[in-house]
Amino acid sequence: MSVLIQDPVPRAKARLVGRDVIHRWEGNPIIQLEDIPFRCNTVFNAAAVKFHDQYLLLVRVEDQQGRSIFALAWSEDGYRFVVDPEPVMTPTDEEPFATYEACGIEDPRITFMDGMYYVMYTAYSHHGPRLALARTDDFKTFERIALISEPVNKDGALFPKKINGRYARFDRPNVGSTGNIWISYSDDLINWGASEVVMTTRPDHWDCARIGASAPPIETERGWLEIYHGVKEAAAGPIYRLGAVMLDLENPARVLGRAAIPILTPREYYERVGDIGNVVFSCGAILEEQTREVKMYYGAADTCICVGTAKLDALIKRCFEQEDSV
Ligand code: BMA
Repeated sequence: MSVLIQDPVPRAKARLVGRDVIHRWEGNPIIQLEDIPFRCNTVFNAAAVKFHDQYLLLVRVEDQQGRSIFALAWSEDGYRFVVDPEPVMTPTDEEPFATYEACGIEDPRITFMDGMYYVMYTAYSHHGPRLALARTDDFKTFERIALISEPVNKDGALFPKKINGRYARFDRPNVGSTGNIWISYSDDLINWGASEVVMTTRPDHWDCARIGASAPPIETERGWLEIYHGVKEAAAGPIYRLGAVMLDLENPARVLGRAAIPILTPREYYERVGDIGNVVFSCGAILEEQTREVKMYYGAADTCICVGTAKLDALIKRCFEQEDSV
């Protein structure tokens, strides 16, 4: 018989061990398969934005054929969502996009800039994943702008303002089975270049195998706050966690501080068990300007969508903390 189970004090203490700076909403998951009004396999990573006083998620749903498509989910409070009856964006028949979206469209990130909502997503085909960009101002029709990277590239996230006169984005080109976060610049959102690496995987850390941008960067007085995902390969498969990094406002390729430990790690049942277990993966976060609280939306185990919150200042602080101080 376990002493721990009989004694409430050590159990209470145990709850504090390895706690995350992101606080999970008690009603998680917020969207599951049962909440999707049309037939599909699974639901996961969603972009998040505020639109006309509503919280809006652009949700990645895998259809029954196995391709990913996007659907919209609406909420008054950021916690209780209703999913539209039909998908809003599916792989197109129009070239040049059709060839590269044949296996689906994945992991959207929405950035609001100059009155327009930009959706950067992964176009997936037998040629490998590459980045594509679309835009909308009403979330009814989406105009595809361009395919903006070669394969193999994922995790594109557009900055919400120009940097030194140019548009900027993160992306994650793959090198074999590893990959780091890069930045590229553009004058027209179509042609991208001046690429440089921003940060790399860390040996012996939770983010040692691959890293990629998650939510689009959030501007703060200390720099660009980027929530990113890091992967560690374990014997039973990869473990996806979320981390935070602070980047220079004028030159986001300069890392000012990188949290030593994750801000969210799979612990709950719905994060550990699903199509791909041990995954927390974010594509969107909303900063509540008045309360300085961040609502972070994340896919859990590639099977449902969850929300967690953190004070912006706690996330900023975490970027500058080292292992032994947290
Ligand atoms: C990544 C992407 C994500 C997914 C994650 C975990 O490569 O495909 O959409 O959530 O893997 O499976």
